[in-house]
Amino acid sequence: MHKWIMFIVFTAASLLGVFLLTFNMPDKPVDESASLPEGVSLMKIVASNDFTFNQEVFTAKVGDKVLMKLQNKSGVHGIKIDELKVSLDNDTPETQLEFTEPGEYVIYCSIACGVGHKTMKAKLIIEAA
Ligand SMILES: [Cu+2]
Repeated sequence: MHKWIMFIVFTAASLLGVFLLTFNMPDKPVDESASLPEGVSLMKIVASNDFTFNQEVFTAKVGDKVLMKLQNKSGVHGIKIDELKVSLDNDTPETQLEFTEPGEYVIYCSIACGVGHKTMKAKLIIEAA
């Protein structure tokens, strides 16, 4: 009788282990840069519900080509950069840009997301080549 219980417990634990390994593994890191066209680098902007982006300042150089990609880590946010006509949201999360002149731009959240919306901003600085 005792052996049976041990067997059942052991089997259940094994099955649970297999289940967790199969279904509960953290997402494999995907190398998003791998699929980029040549000469294009990824500029990923991650928005969160603490009303910040993952960086306060994003930088690039004149002549750089980037794929600007918005990721909403939590909440629903969009980004806009007026002067560069950038407008990204969950429906259109990425756009390719080529910087032709130096400048400093405001990246701001374009979707009313909550109390911190008005100050949800970051900077994009394009440096001379
Ligand atoms: Cu917002």
